[in-house]
Amino acid sequence: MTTDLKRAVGAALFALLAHAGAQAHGSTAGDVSIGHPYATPSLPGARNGAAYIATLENTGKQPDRLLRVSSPVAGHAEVHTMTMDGGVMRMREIDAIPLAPGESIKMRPGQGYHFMLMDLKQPLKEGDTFPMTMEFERGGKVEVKVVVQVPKAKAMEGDMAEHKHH
Ligand SMILES: [Cu+2]
Repeated sequence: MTTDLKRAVGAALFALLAHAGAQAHGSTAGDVSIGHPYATPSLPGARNGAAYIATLENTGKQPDRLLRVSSPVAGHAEVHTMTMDGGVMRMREIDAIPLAPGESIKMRPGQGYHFMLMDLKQPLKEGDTFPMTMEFERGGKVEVKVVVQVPKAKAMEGDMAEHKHH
């Protein structure tokens, strides 16, 4: 198989896994396509949760930036990134997620960008959905539907148990 084909098959397989038990869903904000917003179930008693966009893609010719997110299920929400710091995974809040023209970002537990839902007002239970508003510099505001699901793909495992904060 060509590299492109392998990548396409891999992406299709991931989409299948990510969508198992949930309807395929997504939204757009300007030229940004927001594919399958999801959150992992919160741990019992946990104050914070995490949400992700399976595929966030800028299909336009202008750069855009995701500036902030908010949701009624959380007191406030932050955009975080994870980086390796001397062999230790650390997360920190960032101002924005930049999206170059044509850029596609996959958000997965345990790596890179994620949204922290701070001070949860309710536990996030598998199968539930909740609204989340995303605000882009160019694309403006859009409300997306977030599906709470146990990650199925291997690459999505092992997040929340070690999701320690600062
Ligand atoms: Cu975080």
